[in-house]
Amino acid sequence: MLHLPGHLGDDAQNLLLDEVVAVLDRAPPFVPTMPRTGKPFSVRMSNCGPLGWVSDKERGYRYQADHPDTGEAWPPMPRLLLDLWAEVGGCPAEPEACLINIYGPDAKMGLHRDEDEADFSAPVLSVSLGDTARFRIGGLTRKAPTRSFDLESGDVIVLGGESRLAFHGVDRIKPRTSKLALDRVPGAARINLTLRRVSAF
Ligand code: MD3
Ligand code: FE
Repeated sequence: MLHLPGHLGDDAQNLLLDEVVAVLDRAPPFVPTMPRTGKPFSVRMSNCGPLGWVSDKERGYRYQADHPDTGEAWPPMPRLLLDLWAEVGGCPAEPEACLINIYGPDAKMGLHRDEDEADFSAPVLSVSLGDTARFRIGGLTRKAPTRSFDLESGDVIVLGGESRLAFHGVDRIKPRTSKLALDRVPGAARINLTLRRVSAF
């Protein structure tokens, strides 16, 4: 795992936020639900790029080319994100999915593994915007010891190699810790973008 604190400066964060707002205008946030139980996530989501991650009670976790509510194709991946992937991803193939996680002040994400992709050789790249998150990462089993650290606005992390299949989650959001104005995204305290390769290359 590579943590690049403050990789994006204030100007880059604001440009990226503009792009996110434009994506959300076309692909509004949806509330994913858990497979089988239908329990709603506390995080709202959207996507850009050819594929998007979605989940619902009936069909579970998956990637698909269209928005689960509108049926429209996801908006294209902004140039800025393709450039960031090329700069720090260390992967010859382009990312296919950018999941946009929108956290309110009380949202969290339980410990899980990202394993819905067909190919784990590509890294996952994450960009944090807005309030600081207390992030937890462990090992390859749920029982392995975990360690926690903060993800701040502008931080980038690259999960490759061993870390690609590590259990991880977000314990809490630290309210009012960022000066980035997220007020154009209703209810958002923090936005995390994860760029992924889904299919083999
Ligand atoms: C470690 N998102 O969308 S980003 C997710 O802050 C997700 O929204 C969190 O976990 C968030 O699946 C964490 C950092 C991250 C992303 C992918 C990983 C850490 C990871 C994949 C493997 C190991
Ligand atoms: Fe994850």
